[in-house]
Amino acid sequence: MKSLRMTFLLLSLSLTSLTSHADSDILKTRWADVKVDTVATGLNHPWGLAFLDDGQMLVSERAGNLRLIAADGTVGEPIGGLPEIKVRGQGGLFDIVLSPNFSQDKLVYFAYAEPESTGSDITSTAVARARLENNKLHDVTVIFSQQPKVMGGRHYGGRLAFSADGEFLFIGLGDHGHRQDDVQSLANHTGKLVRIHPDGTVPKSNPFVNQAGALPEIWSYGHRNIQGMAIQPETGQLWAVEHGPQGGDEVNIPQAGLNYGWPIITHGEQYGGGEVGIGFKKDGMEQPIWHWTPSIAVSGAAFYQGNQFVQWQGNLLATGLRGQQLARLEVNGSHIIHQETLNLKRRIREVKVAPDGSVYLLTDEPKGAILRLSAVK
Ligand SMILES: [Ca+2]
Repeated sequence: MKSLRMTFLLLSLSLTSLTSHADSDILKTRWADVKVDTVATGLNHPWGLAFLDDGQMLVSERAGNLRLIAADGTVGEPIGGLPEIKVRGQGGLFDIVLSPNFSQDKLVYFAYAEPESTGSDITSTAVARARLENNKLHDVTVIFSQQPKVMGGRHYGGRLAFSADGEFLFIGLGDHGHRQDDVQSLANHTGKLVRIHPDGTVPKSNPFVNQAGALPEIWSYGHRNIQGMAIQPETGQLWAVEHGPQGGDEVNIPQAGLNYGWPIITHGEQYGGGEVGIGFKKDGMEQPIWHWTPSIAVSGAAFYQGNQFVQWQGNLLATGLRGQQLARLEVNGSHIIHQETLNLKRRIREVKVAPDGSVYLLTDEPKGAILRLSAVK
C-alpha cells in the first residue's frame, strides 16, 4: 500500500499556476493555455449550475436562492416558490439539475437542507422537483427526504445526477458529521448513495428492495460525504467524489449494493492526527479508484467532452475547496492514470462543461463568482 501511495504522489506532481494579464488570467497547462474569465459575480456561495438551451444558466446559492443568469452574466432576481430551506453551517440549497426532457416539461430538481418542521434545527437532505415558469417554481413536490433527520449542520451531500437514459436520479448524501455509526447500517439514508425514479418512486431493480430492514432507495453505502457526481459518457457509469476526513478524499464508481467502507476503512486520518477505523483495506469493502492525501476538499465533478480542449476528451474534472483548484484527471477505462492540478487560488465548488466546450466553475465565497475557462486561440 505504501508503494501505491508513492505512485499517487508521483502522478500528482504536474502543477500549474495562475498568472494575471490585463483582462483575464492565464493558466499555463500541459496541453493548453487556459484563459480564465469572470462571467458573473455577487453570488452567495453558488453550489450548482445547469445550462439551459437558450444560453441562460440556472444557479443555486447555498444561501437559499435559485437564479437565472443570462449568458452575458446578468444575474436575475431570485426565483420564487422554493420550499423552506434551513440555511445553517454547511446546510442550505444544494444542487440543481434539469429534467432530461426540460425543453418539454420545464421540470427542475434540487436538493436542500429540509427542516423537520418550520424553523427546526433538525434537518436532512431532501430533493424536490418543480416546474419552472416565469421565474417561479410551480407544483413543488418533495420526491425524497433523507431519513432520519438529525441535529447538526454538516455533511449533507446534496449532489444530483440523472442516469444517461434519464430513467434514474442519483442523490449523493453524507454522514451528518457526527452519525458515523449509522453509515454501515442499511436501515437509514446516512452516508448513502440513493437511486430513485424522477417521480420519487423506488426502482424495482435497486439492490436492497427485497432485503428486510433495508431502505429500498439505497444504491450503495459506506460514503462519508458525496460532493460531486458525473456520468462517464463512454460507459454511462456514475462516478462520485467524496470528502475524506484529514486526507483520503475519494473517487469511486459506485456499484449496486456495494460498501465503500466509511468509517471502517479510509486513506485519511482524524483531524489533528490519529487513525480512523482500521486502516486502508478490508474484505467486502471497496477501494476508491483514486484518492487525494492530503485532501483537496473535493467538491464538484464533470467529464470533459467538447471542442475547446480537444486533448481533455474523457478526462474527469474535479474541483477543490481547500485545494483551491481544478484537478484534471486523465482516465483510462475505470482507472485514473495522471493528474494535472490547475491552481485557481480560490475555493472552487463545482465544475460544468458548457455546450461550447468551455469549462465553468463556481467559487465558494459569500460573493462568489462564475468563472469560465476557455482555450487561448
Ligand atoms: Ca471509501
